[in-house]
Amino acid sequence: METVAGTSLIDPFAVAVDVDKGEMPEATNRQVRRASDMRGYYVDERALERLIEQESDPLHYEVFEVPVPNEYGHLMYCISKLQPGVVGEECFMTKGHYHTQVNTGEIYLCLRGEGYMVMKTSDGRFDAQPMERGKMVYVPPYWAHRSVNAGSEPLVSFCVYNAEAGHNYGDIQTEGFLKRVYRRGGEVVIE
Ligand code: PAN
Ligand code: ZN
Repeated sequence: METVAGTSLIDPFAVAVDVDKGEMPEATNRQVRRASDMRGYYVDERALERLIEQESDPLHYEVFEVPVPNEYGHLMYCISKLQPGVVGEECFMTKGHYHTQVNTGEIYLCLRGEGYMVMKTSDGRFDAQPMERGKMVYVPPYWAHRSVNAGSEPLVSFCVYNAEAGHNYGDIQTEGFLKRVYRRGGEVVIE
């Protein structure tokens, strides 16, 4: 058969997802972010340093993947698992990114936990969509995105996006997401 240049033909496959644990046991890529990887991301830098010291640099979030070719037409997918907690008053969150190919979107299906998908465009639009088990959040092209855990158990999502999308962490780190998610006296506040 003929294939299209730039899109590899591979064999179909299936991968187990432990929906309750929020893990992909056969993952060949497991990206781990610890509290120390989050320096520069939270408002209360001293609270982050205390967390790193007092809890021996705890696990912050993990991404489980069985990669496919980074090519047009393929779909990358992963499990994203974000631990619960606060840094000062700010809820644990992922770094967040634009896609390098900025005109590519993403689907997040929340499997466990509670939180928000916080999103922003480079021209200053802001949005935050609640996440809970069974909620699908559509991240349109052009929107930087970060998940935030506002609950007391891990926030787990299954994500699907264009395999050639790539991740641009630098721009949104410079810009900031405009708003942050805090837990204050039992209330979740986005400001
Ligand atoms: C997700 C994220 C994952 C970790 O798979 O990569 O939740 O967040 P950061 O990449 O911001 O550290 C995704 O959006 N992929 O495109
Ligand atoms: Zn993404």
